[in-house]
Amino acid sequence: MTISRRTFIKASGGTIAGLGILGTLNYKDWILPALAEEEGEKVAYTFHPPNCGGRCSFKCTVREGKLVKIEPNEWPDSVQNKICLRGLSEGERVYSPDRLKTPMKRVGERGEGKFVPISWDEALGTIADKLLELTSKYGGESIIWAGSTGVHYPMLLLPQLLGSQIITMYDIGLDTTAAGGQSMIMGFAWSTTNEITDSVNSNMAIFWGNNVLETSMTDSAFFFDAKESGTKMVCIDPVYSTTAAKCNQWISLRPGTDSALLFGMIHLILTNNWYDKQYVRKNTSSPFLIRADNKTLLREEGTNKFLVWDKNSNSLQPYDTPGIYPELEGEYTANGIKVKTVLSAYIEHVKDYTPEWASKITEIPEKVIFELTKEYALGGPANIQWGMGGTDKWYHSDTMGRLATIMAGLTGNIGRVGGGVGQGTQHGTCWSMDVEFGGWELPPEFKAADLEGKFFEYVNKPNAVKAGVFQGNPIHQYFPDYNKAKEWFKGFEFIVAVDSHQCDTVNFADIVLPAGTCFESEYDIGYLITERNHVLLQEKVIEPLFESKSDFQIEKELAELMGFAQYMPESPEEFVRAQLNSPDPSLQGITVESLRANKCVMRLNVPNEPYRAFMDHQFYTESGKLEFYSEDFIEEGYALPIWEEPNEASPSNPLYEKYPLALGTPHTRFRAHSTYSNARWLLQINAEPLVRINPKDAQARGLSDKDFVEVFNDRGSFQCRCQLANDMRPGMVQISEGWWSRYFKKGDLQELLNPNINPRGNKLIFGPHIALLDTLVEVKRVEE
Ligand SMILES: Nc1nc2c(c(=O)[nH]1)N[C@H]1C(S)=C(S)[C@@H](COP(=O)(O)OP(=O)(O)OC[C@H]3O[C@@H](n4cnc5c(=O)[nH]c(N)nc54)[C@H](O)[C@@H]3O)O[C@H]1N2
Ligand SMILES: Nc1nc2c(c(=O)[nH]1)N[C@H]1C(S)=C(S)[C@@H](COP(=O)(O)OP(=O)(O)OC[C@H]3O[C@@H](n4cnc5c(=O)[nH]c(N)nc54)[C@H](O)[C@@H]3O)O[C@H]1N2
Ligand code: SF4
Ligand SMILES: [Mo]
Repeated sequence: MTISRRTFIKASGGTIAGLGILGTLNYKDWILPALAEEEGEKVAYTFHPPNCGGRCSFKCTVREGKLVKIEPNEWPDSVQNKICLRGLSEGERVYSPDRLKTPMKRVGERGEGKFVPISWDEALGTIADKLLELTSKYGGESIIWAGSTGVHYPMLLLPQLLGSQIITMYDIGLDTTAAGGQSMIMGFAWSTTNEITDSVNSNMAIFWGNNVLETSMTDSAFFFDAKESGTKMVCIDPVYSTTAAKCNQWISLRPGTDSALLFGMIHLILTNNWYDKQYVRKNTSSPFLIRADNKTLLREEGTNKFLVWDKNSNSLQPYDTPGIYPELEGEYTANGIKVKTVLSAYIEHVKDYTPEWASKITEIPEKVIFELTKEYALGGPANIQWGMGGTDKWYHSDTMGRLATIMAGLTGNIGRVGGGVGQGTQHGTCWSMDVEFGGWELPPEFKAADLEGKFFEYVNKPNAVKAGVFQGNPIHQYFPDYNKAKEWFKGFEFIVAVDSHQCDTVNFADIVLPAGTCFESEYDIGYLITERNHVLLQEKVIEPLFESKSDFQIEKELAELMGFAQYMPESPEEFVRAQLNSPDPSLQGITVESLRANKCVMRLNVPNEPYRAFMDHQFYTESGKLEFYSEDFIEEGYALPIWEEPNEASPSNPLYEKYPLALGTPHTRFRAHSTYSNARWLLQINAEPLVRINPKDAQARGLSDKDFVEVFNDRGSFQCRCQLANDMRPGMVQISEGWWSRYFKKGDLQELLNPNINPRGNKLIFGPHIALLDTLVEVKRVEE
């Protein structure tokens, strides 16, 4: 084969063909080298769905039916034209010899991963019969349908038609966000902060347990815009993360102690009068009155309105009475009941949470706490963007969310240009979050069954579940104490797995169905998504490979076999048209036709400026104010948040003597969770799981770099090599989440994770979450 220089140059530059030809990689079986350029070439546009939060739009080149090149598509604003190493390596993953090629049925033990090929007729016939049988025997609720977060077409219609339970991503995290949002919103708590594109208007932007440069790579440009504009970028992270390395200041702390830092900061703000009195009086529940007798807020009889002490009339008045001047501080007697303002209660409450105390708990020097607080409070606008990994996955994560929100409220940083506080990974705050797509209507008699709590709790609670249909890898990714979870799944009567690759969940299946990747479809049009203030559409890039079928087609054919054909859309296009058939003004003029005429990416009809939450200071709470005091949690002694040591990963835990290291499992740029675990191009630069440990901790255990080790606790263990890393904080180890079990010599990191659940979470919008970081382990050298 000869390659002309012209073809070579044309094909390289980050393209799949280029990478294939250039170096050590040799995937001759799928790369079509040096074709006669444009001859027979087709271009198709699609978006990339893995749950990295990016959802980049791709321009794909297809030659002779093969995907040969993936490039960033042109968005209306070129700053969005992006692609990362994962996107670029898709070509290899799509054509990987590892692909699931045919339907299969289990021949070994459940979990063993031994299968034999069967026909689609046999596979779908078996599934349809079994699901109908289980539904009539035990009811629809006996079947759970769970999809991974990056699945671009989650099957949602058939489970409703069967009355099954549908499990969603809200099962994993979000307590920080829910608890923070609780002060602002009595419902869905996304988009409580300002879009990252607004950080150029901040004087300070704090990335708090949020490795944005790795976990929201498509926002990197906005991060650097802000930094270059002079915004002081601060990272609060026990580890010198990618983001910490690019910030102006890195503040390291003992893992799980963020709330103690916030208590210290709030103490300083309140005792030094660094708070914005005017803002606080007008926009927060600070002047509301807490009753000494039962801890509820004082309300007006009849109207049930919150009462405040009006300075003008020296009397109690409903908080929304025009012309009043509510006192922020004070204790009063109202109809014989002692009351005190919420702000006074806070001032008293944080008295002992001094910076000195906070410094002891967090191990941050007191001076650093003082300076950070002063700058945050007085040098605003300041923005806090917490993550969904670092601060959200602790037993007491809710406290961090509530305190950060209160601190932002005290300093007038909510509803302010350059301000904001909230979930800041994955471009989770933007105009797109408010879009209301139309939906595919099913007759009202078809409804999913109510969930029986949280998916990860099912393992330990009586429940109705006998069978599961899984798209992607939820068995592996959604459970702490994985050994226990595996036992639960082994007891199932029936499991179906749908995936393009043999991830760990597939190994548990009775029937495996090979799914097409996001590039493959039987139909010209795929699915729709809104991201980064745009609407993106998928076109078919290539036909389904091997014997695979798209998730849509699988759901449709199963529905037909079960007698539900009339309720299903004919094609993804029909589904997409129903979604776009919405009165939402931001979708005006956006149709399948206009999208296709615009390379499948169009900006929503939304303002050009960054999304900024609560600019009108109208909060969706009972009072319409930012609520600092939570009556919902009086019973738990948590109406005012309190400091609690981590549930497991704390030196005060007796277990600490045996297991003195906190285990972190951050997200990595080399994968989207478990997707790309087996992507060979990425494995060339990220070859194996490594547990990262500070040299001091390594030395204490007699470990050298690349030694083979076992990481263990009472719940389980895994074996891999260790990496001595100065960026790791002593007292903790980290390994990136998402490695499939097969990459460990023994065990799996999911086995070690803490399954304890904070019951308080049941009162939050998304329910409780997994405390995966609240985990203690020990490390020892073992023979390889
Ligand atoms: N490339 C890539 N991007 C992703 C994903 C992916 O898998 N790959 N997943 C996406 C998803 S679904 C999510 S939820 C997000 C998660 O996004 P992030 O919230 O950024 O998640 P992590 O990387 O888990 O954690 C962020 C940082 O928190 C630090 N940390 C650990 N413990 C603590 C602590 O106690 N306090 C503080 N302050 N920091 C701590 C970690 O060292 C880490 O650097 O990423 C999204 N983006
Ligand atoms: N230890 C630890 N565990 C964690 C986390 C952590 O920080 N630490 N983070 C948690 C978080 S925040 C999240 S969001 C979850 C994410 O975990 P998941 O939501 O499970 O995400 P992935 O692991 O990316 O799952 C992707 C799987 O779906 C398959 N897939 C991709 N596209 C399609 C498709 O179109 N159709 C079908 N049928 N299959 C497809 C892929 O091949 C892959 O096997 O992980 C959680 N688990
Ligand atoms: S993996 Fe995420 S950031 Fe990378 S190309 Fe795909 S959508 Fe974009
Ligand atoms: Mo997540």
